[in-house]
Amino acid sequence: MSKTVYILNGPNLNLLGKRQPEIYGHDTLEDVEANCRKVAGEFGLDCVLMQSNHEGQIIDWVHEAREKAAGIIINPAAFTHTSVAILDALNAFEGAVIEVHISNVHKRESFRHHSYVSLRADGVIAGLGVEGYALAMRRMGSLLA
Ligand code: DHK
Repeated sequence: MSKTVYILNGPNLNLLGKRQPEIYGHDTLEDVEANCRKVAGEFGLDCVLMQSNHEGQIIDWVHEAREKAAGIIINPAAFTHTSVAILDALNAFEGAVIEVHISNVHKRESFRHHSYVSLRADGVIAGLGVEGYALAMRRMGSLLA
């Protein structure tokens, strides 16, 4: 059975492609999913992309991943900078974790420079646009081989 990677997305990313395209680009989450699925296929992986504007829902998906996924690619969006609860959930997940930010958070406001999730992530990608997700999936391919 092929290994599954969860691709979890936090608040406002449902508007990807429409929201501040000068920062986040014109691609949608559907485009992200299609690109990730292509890369996952190259490595014999399966993937499921999910998005929620609610912190508890993201935590529930991380808990679900304990049983159903070998890796998590996560863009927690604004929760990156605020959520000890998502960090705690990820600390209870034993697989690989890669944190993705579409924008270069370090070039932006100082409140975006700190990430709770980075304390758990095995790797962090920032500022590579939506391509960051596909690159994270490629890395998952190596980590989960
Ligand atoms: C997305 C968001 O919505 C912001 O709150 C983060 C992140 C950055 C991104 O670059 O993907 O600060």
